Amino acid sequence: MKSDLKPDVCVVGLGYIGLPTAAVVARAGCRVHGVDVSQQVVDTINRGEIHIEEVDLDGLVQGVVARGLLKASTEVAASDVFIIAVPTPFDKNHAPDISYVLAAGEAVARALKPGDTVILESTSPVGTTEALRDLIAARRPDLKCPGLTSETPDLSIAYCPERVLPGKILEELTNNDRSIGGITPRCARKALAFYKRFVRGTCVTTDARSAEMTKLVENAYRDVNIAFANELSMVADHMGLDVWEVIRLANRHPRVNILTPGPGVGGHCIAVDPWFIVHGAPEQTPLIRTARGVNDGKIHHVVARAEALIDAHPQARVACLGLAFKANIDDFRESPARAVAARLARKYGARINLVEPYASALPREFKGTGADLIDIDTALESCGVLIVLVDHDAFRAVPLAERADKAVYDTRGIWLDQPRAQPATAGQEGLKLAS
Ligand code: SAJ
Repeated sequence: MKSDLKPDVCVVGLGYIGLPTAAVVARAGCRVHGVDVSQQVVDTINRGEIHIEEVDLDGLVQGVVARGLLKASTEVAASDVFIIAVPTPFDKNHAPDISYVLAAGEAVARALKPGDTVILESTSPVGTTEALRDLIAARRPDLKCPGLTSETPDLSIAYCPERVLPGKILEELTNNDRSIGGITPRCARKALAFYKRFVRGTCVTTDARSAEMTKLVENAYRDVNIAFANELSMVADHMGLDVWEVIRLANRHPRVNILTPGPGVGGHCIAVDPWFIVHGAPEQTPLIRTARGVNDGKIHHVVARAEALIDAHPQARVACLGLAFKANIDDFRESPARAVAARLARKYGARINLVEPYASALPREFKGTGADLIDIDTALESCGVLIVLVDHDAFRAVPLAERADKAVYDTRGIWLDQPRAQPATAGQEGLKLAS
């Protein structure tokens, strides 16, 4: 431990969570040693630059690197606190893959000394922190591990998930409440003392397994509620109703808060984490599993409706607005908007144009389709059909006067003033009054 009581910190994994965390911890005055398997990422950070897009992160990293508080390397170094923030993907059967966590644990184990704290932040299936503790115990029999000794352990091991929103990471890393899950209460207290150095939100201590499940539950809750909104939008289409009007009215109920329909659920979090619960309790999770199916299936509904609109305007050029997985960020990972646009580009070729303010080039799947990347002004000048797939502010800002004559399919409800096509007759069929 440093003489001035600020611990040296090693952050393993410098991605969307690890790098902002390393920078915020460094800003709190700790010396941070960042570790990543990519030499290119390491070199980028050591130049004071960043390899990901996040509001204000570039300035913060540049500052802490210049002050010598953040250095990056491909190797773990001796520290007082070790944070593991590596990916936890799932395989084709939706089974969680914690191999990156265990690999990080192997590297950290070699660097540990008595008094150190190990914190897992990666979203993980319940029981992963104990598996990490067991790995460390096996590699370092010289160290007394928490939960395995009746004496005072040499190490503290905890699970402390993040809950930051891409685009607001630096703000939420500081202000959000945080779950601090210790292998033992003593571990939780050690981790709590560390997080209080830079977290202004309330840090709530618990056990590691509860903290692991809390993270999964937060995202599964959101996925189930997005699925409800998406199913509602498909019902409304079937019945010829305006889903945005129904949601607007229903949400005026004091205890109703229906989320926003879209083309599906993207990103590496909400679409992934619920599967960790399903994998842990396959017989007890029909709702969570079904919600995943509704959200993944929404894309087919959107493609069918878009095709119907495009076919109804055979002479019109088409603009798909948005490829990112959500509004106002440049992250295209697992994006339903990107998948819809690619399906349309493969079918309609050069009639399709893509508008994505956060992209400088089209993703590889559009190669050879004939589709072009254009800006919103060109789209408004040249395209008669607009398909809104992402609720970027730049699209929201288009006034009615510039789109009143367009044929629009708005999957995100950003243009509620858009004149609606005559409701389909399906609404009347829905009644099927007894004869
Ligand atoms: N979406 C909808 N309708 C909505 C809300 C979201 O279609 O009403 C879609 C978005 O367009 C996007 C996807 O769902 O494609 C996920 O977006 P998001 O804003 O719900 O979440 P993420 O993935 O950016 O961040 C989530 C957050 N979790 C919760 O809100 C419970 C964040 O706090 C987590 O830290 C993050 O997952 C994570 O890393 O786990």
